[in-house]
Amino acid sequence: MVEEMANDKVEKTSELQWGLLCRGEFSQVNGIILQKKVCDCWDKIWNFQAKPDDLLIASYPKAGTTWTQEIVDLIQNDGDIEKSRRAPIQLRQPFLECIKMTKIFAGIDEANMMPSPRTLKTHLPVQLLPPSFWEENCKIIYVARNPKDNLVSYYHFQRMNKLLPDPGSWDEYFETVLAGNVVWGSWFDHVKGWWKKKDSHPILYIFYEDIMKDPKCEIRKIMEFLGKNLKEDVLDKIVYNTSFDIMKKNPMTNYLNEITMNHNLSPFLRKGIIGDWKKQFTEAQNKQFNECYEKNMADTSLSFCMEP
Ligand code: PPS
Repeated sequence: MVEEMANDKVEKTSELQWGLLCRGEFSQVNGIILQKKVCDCWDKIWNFQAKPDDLLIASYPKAGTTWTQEIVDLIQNDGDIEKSRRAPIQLRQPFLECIKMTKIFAGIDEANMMPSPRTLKTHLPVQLLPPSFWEENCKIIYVARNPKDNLVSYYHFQRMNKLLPDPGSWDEYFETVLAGNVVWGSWFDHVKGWWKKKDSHPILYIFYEDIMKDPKCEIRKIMEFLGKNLKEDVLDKIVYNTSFDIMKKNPMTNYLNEITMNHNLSPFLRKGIIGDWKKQFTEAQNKQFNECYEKNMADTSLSFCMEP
């Protein structure tokens, strides 16, 4: 009850502040749209010095990054919930290509100051990842989500997050996506680029839909990749504490304090399901997207499950 009242207060305050914020500005690095602040500091990001024991969680935006981040943090802390609630997820695991915007968001400067071992987050396409991650042979977990749900989630996120461009109507956004004019670039290039890279680098490539269908199995995969060995009851505890309902209520994972986000427009943990796209895509859009998917995925062994 007290938590609910506190959350309510945070929402009202942030809604007022949100109304005063302007949408961010954007530019490009090697043809990839990124926030202008990030492009202006690109040398700093490109020259980031990774360390051999860094763990990187990489993804296209809205693919299940936060979910994976929380699973990883709980595994690293042997399922200890109190330890994982030490700070909001965006402070525990700095966002590599983030030039600090708000007090509760850690970016590249915080990553540089953080003691090892560090866990970092990125949405960069594989070709823009700072070379030191490859040189130091860092472990990377890449999480991918089927494009239709991924893009619907991204659309609602752009509506509620002033750090990103206003997406306009869904129909307008759909065209923007097909033209590849989205921040962090085309979904197709992103998932395919990272998929290819896993043949020559320690990358655990996982899928949102698999975590949804068998969370314990995917959590075990992550645990093994991290070189940990947790008991069954600890794994069960991690499954429970990273379920959608628990994470949505958890102030350390729900981004409720983030003033650039207006949760009344769309919550950060919005629906968390497979197949929500069926409510958003028109029949014509679905047909058009399927054609685009076939064309763009013809040169990869990668495939996605889009059905619940
Ligand atoms: S971000 O901003 O790029 O880091 O966003 P990201 O965390 O990648 O993606 C947010 C979407 O993931 C859903 N989510 C979950 N789904 C199921 N279970 C759990 N525990 C969970 N945690 C986050 C979240 O609801 C967003 O998807 P949509 O479809 O919008 O609900």
